[in-house]
Amino acid sequence: SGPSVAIVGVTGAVGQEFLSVLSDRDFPYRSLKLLASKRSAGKSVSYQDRTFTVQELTADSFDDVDIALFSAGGSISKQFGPIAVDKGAIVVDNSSAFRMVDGVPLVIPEVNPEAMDGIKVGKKKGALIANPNCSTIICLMAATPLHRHAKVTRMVVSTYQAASGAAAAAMHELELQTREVLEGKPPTCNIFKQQYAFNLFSHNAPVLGNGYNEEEMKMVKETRKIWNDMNVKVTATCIRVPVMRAHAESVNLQFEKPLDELSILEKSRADCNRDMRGSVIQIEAKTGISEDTAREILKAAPGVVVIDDRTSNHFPTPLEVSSKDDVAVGRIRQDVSQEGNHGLDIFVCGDQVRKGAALNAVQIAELLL
Ligand code: 11C
Repeated sequence: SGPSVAIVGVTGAVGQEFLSVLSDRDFPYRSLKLLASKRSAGKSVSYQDRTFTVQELTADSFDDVDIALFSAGGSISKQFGPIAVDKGAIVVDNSSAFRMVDGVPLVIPEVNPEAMDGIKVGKKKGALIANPNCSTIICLMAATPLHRHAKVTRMVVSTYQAASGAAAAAMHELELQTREVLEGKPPTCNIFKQQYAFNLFSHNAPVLGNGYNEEEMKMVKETRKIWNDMNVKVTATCIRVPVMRAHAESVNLQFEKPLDELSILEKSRADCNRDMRGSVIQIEAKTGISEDTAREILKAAPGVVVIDDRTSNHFPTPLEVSSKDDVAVGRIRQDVSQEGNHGLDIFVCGDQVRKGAALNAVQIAELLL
């Protein structure tokens, strides 16, 4: 029993991760259709203890499909997403094709599940739901619990993005180049136009007229849509680093209200007596946010772990979150540049393929049941 599920782009890095996440979470399904391009059709794929044959994606692929998880690029989503919806499927799309379209929910289940209220399997009504960009998901997993407590008015993000964000071929290229450079050979540059191993560079997305690249503007626009706040100011600088599959982000948050004197007093009391933290949380709801309160809020946030050990200089790393579900947050500190304690700095790491893509989409699918 359960829904009939289709995966579009099953042979890609995210497609493979869909299978792994569905299996880990024991997602119920009545039938499972694995779809890919003609080139991959006929391949065998094992899922749990069964073997499935990959089928070619065509306009007829979506008869009797309840949930279609798409990750085959924007043009495939644009071409086949509406066809699947017309046939009554609920499409969870990992591409950027529909994210900013009015009426298409853009969802991080821990952040704004209400955006997809009313969309359910069993209503026999097709719908599109968009999965946000991985950098946005990872950032907002950490920023939203703080935003709920003390409204964020401005966010400045710098990303350190892994190879996986540019698909499996970029991961292979990073590995190949690393070997080549160590062997003194010229690096093969097929995916990126420049050396990637032992280097970093501005994100490969096209640069727009305003000087930002598309990846950066996705963070700006998607945050506004997900937070349903057209006034929040967001700026981002996105960088590709030679890391395999988890993104890191430095995030500076500015809050609407400063940390007032009363809460600073409570903070110092809380430093003496950790049990005081409950009262600090209550007081700060009307003010800014102290780093202690931020740490407590983040520890309690679903899908977030805090790694913030100043004594041993242990903070989140891409390797520690690779293949993990939770987003890790650390370096939680008051921003000394903002007068009146208006701000915090945090450092966030999350697996790009998992929470940044497949896991988030499967969590959306779970909300449909
Ligand atoms: C990256 N975020 O890490 C990109 C990849 O809009 O879904 C995914 C682009 C997107 O390079």
